[in-house]
Order: sequence, then C-alpha cells, then structure tokens
Amino acid sequence: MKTVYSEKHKLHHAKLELINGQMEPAVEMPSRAETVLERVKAVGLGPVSGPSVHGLGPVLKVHDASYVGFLEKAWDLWTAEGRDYDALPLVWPVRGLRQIEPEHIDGKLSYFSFDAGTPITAGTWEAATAAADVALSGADELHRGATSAFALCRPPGHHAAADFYGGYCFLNNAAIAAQSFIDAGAGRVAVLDVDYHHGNGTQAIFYDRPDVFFASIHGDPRQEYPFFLGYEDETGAGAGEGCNANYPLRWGSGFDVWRAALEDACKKIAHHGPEVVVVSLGVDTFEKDPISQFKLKSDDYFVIGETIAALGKPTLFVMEGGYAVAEIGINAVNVLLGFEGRR
Ligand code: Q9C
Ligand code: ZN
Repeated sequence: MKTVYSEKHKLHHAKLELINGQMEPAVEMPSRAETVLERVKAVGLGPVSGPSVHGLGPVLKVHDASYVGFLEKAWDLWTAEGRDYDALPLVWPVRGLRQIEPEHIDGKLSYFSFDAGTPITAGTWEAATAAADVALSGADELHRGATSAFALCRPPGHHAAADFYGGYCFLNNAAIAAQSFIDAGAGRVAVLDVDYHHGNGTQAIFYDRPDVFFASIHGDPRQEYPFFLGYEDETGAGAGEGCNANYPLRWGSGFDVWRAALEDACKKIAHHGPEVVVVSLGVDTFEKDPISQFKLKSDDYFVIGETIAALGKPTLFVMEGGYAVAEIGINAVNVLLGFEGRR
C-alpha cells in the first residue's frame, strides 16, 4: 500500500502541554510521524510520496470559514501581543455564556477551542493544512483505483469539529477525506475510529447525516478525555439517526473486549453498505501508551487490520494518536500489514 507523508508536520512542534495541571513536554511530537515513516520503509509497505496541494476548498466543506480564518491568523495575532511562546486558551463559553467571537486573540483562542492541552505554534497552520493535503492525497490514491492507502497525517484530526480545535487536532483530516469521497460521487462512506479517544469532532461533523456512518471504540467518557461525547446512546440525529455507533470501554480494557467491539462496529458498517471506509488510525490503545489506559499488545494490531480487511472495501487509513513513540511505528504498521494479509 502507498503511504502519503509530508515533512511539513515538523513545523508544528509544541514545546509544552498542559497535562494533569502542569506544563510538561508535549507528547504529540514530530518524532511520532518520523518513527511511523521509518517503520513503513523498514517493512517495505510500499512507495512513499508527498501530498499534492488541494487548497482550502475541501477543508471548507467540513470546517466553518470563520474557524479556518482564525487558524490561519492565530499565530500572527498571538505574536502581535509580544508573545513568542506557544498559544493556549484560558476561558470557555460554557452554559449561559454568549457564543460571540471576541476581537482579542485570547478570546478567539477560547471561542474556537475546547481544551487547554493543544498549543498553537508558529508552524501549526502550515502543518495542519499539509496534513489535510496528505489525507486528500491518500483519498486520491483510492480514486485512482488503489484498494488502500495510508495517509501519515500529523497533527492528528479526529477531535477537531467544524468550528473548534482540541486534543492536539486542528483540521479533521479523516472527515475532510470522507467528505471528499462523497463529493467525488460516493453515496455512502464509513469512518471507523480506532483511536483510544472518542472521535468527537468526526462524530459531530457527520451526526445528522445518513451518508457518512461513524463508529468509534474508545475510553469511556465517564472516565476519559474528551469526557463530553462518546456515550453509547449517541446514535445519530434526524436523517442521520442510526448512522453513529459508540463503543465506550472502561480503563484497563484488553483486546478481548476491544476486539468484540470492533467486530460489532464492522457488522454495523457492513450493514450501512459504504463504498469506502476511512479508518482513523490511532494506536494509543497500546498497553505502554503514556496517556492511555487500554492494554492492547503489538500483535493485536495485525488482527485489527485483518478484521478491517474482511469488510472488503477500499480503505483509507488516516494516522491519529499514539504516544508510545518507541512502538508507534510497529503498532500502526502492524494494522496495515494485517490489512494486506502480511502478518
Ligand atoms: N491525562 C489524540 O489522540 N489530553 N488526542 C489527555 C491525559 C488530550 C489525544 C490528557 C488527549 C488528546 C489525537
Ligand atoms: Zn487518541
């Protein structure tokens, strides 16, 4: 399978992140993508190529223009205040507060975000737009007849909704790719999110739509980030009723329970009858992940790929989370090798 990768991810390099009440070195770091790329090459997964530029058109099919405009100018507005360090929000418009975009950058950061764990840096915009191009170029491979492709996106995307960032995500690469399939004429698309965290952004983007089915297996929001979405009773709304499936699993879950959820999710996806499957491929389900609480082992990732392959659909893999940098390459590429029957 072909891999699409852009060096521009390195332009997004947060120094510190707010984690458990303290500023600590950011776990979402450039070496993540580099380690995955090295593994792709080491196992001979297939050719690696750079993305082609798709412009903001496909991005604006998923994200609000006001939000995209904010992301583009956020760093300049931040540095205009005399600040030369990474930008973070501080206050959110929760229940009872007005939903109006403020003039000051401090207010804008808050208005367009949902957590304080996602720094914006000098190169965030360029890296995030390159990641969207990586996802769209992976989709192009499928348009050209490939049965699969790997979009090695960084920064990740699945926590980003139409008009807010968070969870290390700015543009929702998987949603942008899924929407591009619809715009190219696909009647139905499924997004399968296997990242440890609920894909709140992707769910929100497609929640009321019957054409994009979304399934996510993740840490129970009663215990785990992003806390405020991902319950099992979220099944879609309006015309999208029945087109959303959540599998919240408790901390400590191992592959037995995780695999049962995957099999059920795949059954639902098969029933929806998509022409294409987009996989939000996070490997932070790994037992040694520093911020996660599932217990998957490296060999389990082959089985994930094999199970997805059994759907028999053209499949675009889009890289999301995974913070055990030493093993992120092995685990992510094991999914892809499993999909290709190369265990
Ligand atoms: N105590 C992705 O995997 N903060 N995002 C976690 C842990 C946010 C993860 C705090 C985690 C976001 C793409
Ligand atoms: Zn994650």
